[in-house]
Amino acid sequence: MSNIEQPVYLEEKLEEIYDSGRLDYRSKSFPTWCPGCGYFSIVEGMTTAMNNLSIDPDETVVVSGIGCASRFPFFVNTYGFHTLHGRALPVATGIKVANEKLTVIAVGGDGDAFAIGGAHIPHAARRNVDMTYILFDNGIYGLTKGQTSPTSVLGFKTSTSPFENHDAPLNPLMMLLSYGAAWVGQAYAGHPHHLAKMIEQALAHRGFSYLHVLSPCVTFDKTTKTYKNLGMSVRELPEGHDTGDIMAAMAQARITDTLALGCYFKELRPTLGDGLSDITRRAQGKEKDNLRKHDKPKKSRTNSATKVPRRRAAV
Ligand SMILES: Cc1ncc(C[n+]2csc(CCOP(=O)(O)OP(=O)(O)O)c2C)c(N)n1
Ligand code: SF4
Ligand SMILES: [Mg+2]
Repeated sequence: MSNIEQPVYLEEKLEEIYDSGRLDYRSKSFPTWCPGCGYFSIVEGMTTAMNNLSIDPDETVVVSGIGCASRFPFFVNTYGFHTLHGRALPVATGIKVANEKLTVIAVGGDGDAFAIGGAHIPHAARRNVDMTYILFDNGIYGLTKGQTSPTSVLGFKTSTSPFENHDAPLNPLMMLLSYGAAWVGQAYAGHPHHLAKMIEQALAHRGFSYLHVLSPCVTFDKTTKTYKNLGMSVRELPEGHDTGDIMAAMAQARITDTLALGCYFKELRPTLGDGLSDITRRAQGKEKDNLRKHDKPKKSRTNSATKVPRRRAAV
């Protein structure tokens, strides 16, 4: 039966949304993004995923940098930290280290993450900080009115590239895979149900999970990463893709004329928190050993043959 024969009534839909409980995860602030911005899908995806996983909003912190994407913490009903441009990851790492029980989610745009904040990503990934990093990639600086970003495509005309962009874009998925991120996936704002599932998987993963979300900036990009263009270029990962095979993940990430959606790679390995607990335990043990050692009466390490005569010692 086609959709036309099955109308969706607004009241029924609203009731379904209220009953689902996911509105509990929305804050009272309405998003200030431009109508049609892909970021709305990410809020919906996040609230759906948190609701499905029964994540306690009082035990959750969403951390962002600066940019349109970084307005995100205002729109979810959790603790939030709108930090400085590019600095979401070190702040999020500090929060997680201070309180391992918290669910920590960092968010940001392509400029925030890969330009000013680029040097923080490898370290959060290699240390396997148990957090989720959601990257909103519109291939442009949206907040500052449409300059090129590190993921802008070649040939893109913007306010900073009136004669077209000549800088090759970064490949964020390749970067994250080689940095050692323990979970790497990609989603598209134009496929909101799949996006919600991917956020759920990323949140459920223990370790550093990185979700790259392709998201059109409808105001400043009318030609490259539009719904029409992205809609035509996204694809599924090949059937039987092995998420434990880093080389298979990289092979998929290298194909950039079409963009595969799904989980590219995942592995379980000790997190930063595990490492710190181990260090703390061992340091405490060593401290006790030392105390015991110091409590013992000291034995003289000299013998009669090596004993320094009193008189010489006094010189
Ligand atoms: C230290 C510093 N440098 C530059 C800026 C200006 N600035 C604010 S947002 C932004 C880029 C945002 O782009 P992106 O992270 O892609 O987010 P979007 O707006 O596209 O969501 C820049 C350069 C700033 N706020 N602080
Ligand atoms: S400027 Fe672009 S990224 Fe920012 S809210 Fe508007 S559409 Fe979204
Ligand atoms: Mg951007």
